[in-house]
This record gives sequence, C-alpha cells and structure tokens, in this order.
Amino acid sequence: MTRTALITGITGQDGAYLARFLLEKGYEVHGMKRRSSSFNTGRIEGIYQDPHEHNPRLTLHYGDLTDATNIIRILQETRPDELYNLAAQSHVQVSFETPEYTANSDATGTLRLLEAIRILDLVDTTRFFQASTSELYGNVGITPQNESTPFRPRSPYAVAKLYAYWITVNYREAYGIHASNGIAFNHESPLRGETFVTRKITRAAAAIKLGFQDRLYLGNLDAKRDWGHAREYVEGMWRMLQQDEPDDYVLATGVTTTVRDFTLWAFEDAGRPIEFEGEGLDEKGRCIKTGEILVEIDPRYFRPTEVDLLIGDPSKAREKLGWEHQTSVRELVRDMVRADLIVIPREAEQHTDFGNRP
Ligand code: NDP
Ligand code: GDR
Repeated sequence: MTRTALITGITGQDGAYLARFLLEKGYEVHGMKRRSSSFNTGRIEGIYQDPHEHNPRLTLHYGDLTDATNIIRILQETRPDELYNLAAQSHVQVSFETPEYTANSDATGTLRLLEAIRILDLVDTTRFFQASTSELYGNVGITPQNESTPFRPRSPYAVAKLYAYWITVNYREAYGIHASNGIAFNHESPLRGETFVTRKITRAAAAIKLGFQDRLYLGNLDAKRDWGHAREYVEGMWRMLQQDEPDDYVLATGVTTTVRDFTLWAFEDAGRPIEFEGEGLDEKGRCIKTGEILVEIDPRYFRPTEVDLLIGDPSKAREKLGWEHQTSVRELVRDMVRADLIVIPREAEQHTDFGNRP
C-alpha cells in the first residue's frame, strides 16, 4: 500500500527537502501552499507535477494554518498516514514585528491541525510531526541542551513554538495521537531563506566577490548557533514517525559556531577573505574599521532579546533513531557559497536587487 504524507510548509526549505525525500521513498505526497501574488514554489520546481498528469504523486493544496475550515477540508480529502507540520512564520526577528500573526500561525495553527485530526477521527491513523525548535531553550544558561533541558523562550516566535510543543505533547497524552516533537537546532542549505543569517552571508560573500554588492550589513556577530544541513534533518523527522511510540527528540550536531566565524569562512570560500580588525561601533552605531569595509554592523539587526548560545546534545536521536548529522558546519559553508556563486549571476541577469534585506 502506498503511504500518504501531508506537508504543511512544503514551499519552505525543509518542506522542499522532505517532499523529495518522501517521494524517493515511494510516498504519495500532498503539500499545503499559500496563495501568493507571485510564484512561491521555486524550491519544489524540480519535483512539481502537472495536476493533469495521470496519478500525480505530488499534489498541492491551497491552505493556511490560520484557517481551520480549510485545514479540515485538506485533511478530509487527503487522510494522510503522516502529517508533517513544517509551516510557520519562522523568522525570529520578524516575530517581534508581527507577534500576533506569529502566535496565530505557529501556536494556534498547530492546535488547529491537531483538532482536525480529532474531528475527522484520524487519531489512530494519522501520525503527527511538529517542527519544534532550539529557540525554545532561549537563554536557559545550560549547555549542551537536550530533551530534559528547561525552556526559556526569548521571542514571540519562541513563545508561540512553546505552545505548539506542549499542545503536541498534550494531544499525545490526552488522546493517544502518535505525535512527536523534533526539537531541531538551526539547519541550513542552499535553499535557506535569504534573510536568515547564514544565507544572507553566503549570498553577500558571493555577490561581493562577483562585484554585484559592495557591503554586507549584519547585527550580532557574537551569537553562537549549532548549524547542520537541512537535507539530513528531514530524515530525522521521518525517522521519528517510523517509531512504534511517539516521543520528542533533539536534532543537532553538537558543535557551535559564532556568526563571526561563519562570516569569515564564507568570504574565504568565496575567494575574498576578510578580517574583523578594529571591530567596534562608533557613537552612531557604524563600524569603526578603517580601510575597505566589506562587512558593517547595523544595529537594526540586533534583536530586542537575543539568544546568545545554542548547542544541542543529539544523543537520544542517535541511540533511538539511529540518526546522526553528516555534514560539518565548515562543509556547509562551502556548499552554500559554492551554490550562491552560481545563483547570483543568474539572478543578476534578472535584475534582482541584492543585499541587505531585513
Ligand atoms: P521556511 O521559513 O523556509 O518555510 C516556512 C514554510 O511555512 C513556507 O512554506 C511558508 O510558506 C509556510 N507558511 C508560513 N506561514 C504559513 C501559514 N500561516 N500557513 C501556511 N503556511 C505557512 O522554514 P524552514 O523550512 O526553515 O523551517 C520549517 C519549520 O521548522 C518551521 O516551522 C520552522 O519554524 C521550524 N524550524 C526550523 C529550523 C531551521 O533551522 N530551519 C530549526 C527549528 C525549527 P511561504 O513559502 O508561502 O512563505
Ligand atoms: P535564528 O536564525 O534566529 O537562530 O532562527 P537567524 O539566522 O535569523 O539568526 C541567527 C543569529 O544570527 C544573528 N544575526 C543575524 N540574523 C539575521 N537574520 N540577520 C542578520 O543580519 C544578523 N546578524 C546577526 C541573530 O541575531 C541570531 O543570533 C532560525 C530560524 O530558522 C527559526 O525558525 C528556527 O527555529 C531557529 O533557527 C532554530
């Protein structure tokens, strides 16, 4: 029997990798996508199937996590064996500007999916994955962070995801739904959204090297993150839903890196090495480095409350799921820069405006 999966957030970074992974495993894949005034399916172009094809194995449905009746209809039509909730307003900084919307989609949206499973009597047949996050730990001050580490969220995004985490646990305990949280630490790839710091840096390093951009503006260079490759993390998500019992797992590499080092490596890999000599801010918040300035600090990218240090302990996933990361952060940087050195000139032909978007 062909297994069926529904992915919310299929047009995002993880959704694109997970859809490919499940299609390769022989699944029939359904994805929820939002209506947009421009094409928003670029990341899944390679696997997109014309709905006129006979028995397409990938089908997209218009939907939104803020719309309960729509969620119920999609679940009723697809009745998936596995439901991966990857959709979210996923940008931490943007969540300070759109806190209510972030709560509606990331927190209540998760509740809507779980309630739909109950309403449609799918409790025993649909397994549920929730994309939880290392942002839940915030500034807890304990390292490394594992499944027993207390949560101390530091943004509207993280607080919304805290609700989603606990409502997933609650529906598992209250109704016996096979519902699991993947507490994923940062994972990146050439498909990463352009405003997350890694992709912003690798795009800028490539664009500066090729002469399409003059300068990169960044915020806090001292933040430390545990960065892995997204392609590997989606396999961890799938493995959680193949277990007899639902549970919660950390997915991480166990290595942490500063934004500063990530930046140095990216410029090195692009063939335009930089140094952060004389780093500091003047009274107007400008970088005081003299000479040719390729990277400048712009206070607009500082967050009202920052998460300083994340480093995960993936032992449980390794022991119970047999999951382990493969790509080191150094290889990840190389991979992303290499891809952007190809992408940027193509975009330049289409007159894309590069650079320092928020
Ligand atoms: P992206 O931002 O790349 O993708 C988010 C997806 O959610 C997009 O498909 C987006 O659609 C969709 N979406 C946003 N809001 C809604 C909504 N209201 N209704 C329906 N769809 C919506 O995120 P990632 O792929 O990086 O992350 C996937 C999930 O994992 C997210 O929930 C994120 O919070 C979580 N996570 C990610 C980590 C990471 O490092 N990448 C780490 C830990 C957790 P559109 O394309 O139209 O914008
Ligand atoms: P994060 O990712 O907040 O960890 O959330 P992001 O790449 O946005 O920030 C990482 C760190 O870099 C610092 N930083 C900057 N960040 C951005 N975006 N832009 C800048 O110019 C910049 N300069 C410095 C940030 O302050 C921060 O410390 C990601 C998302 O994918 C979430 O959805 C997910 O839950 C977590 O990872 C785990």
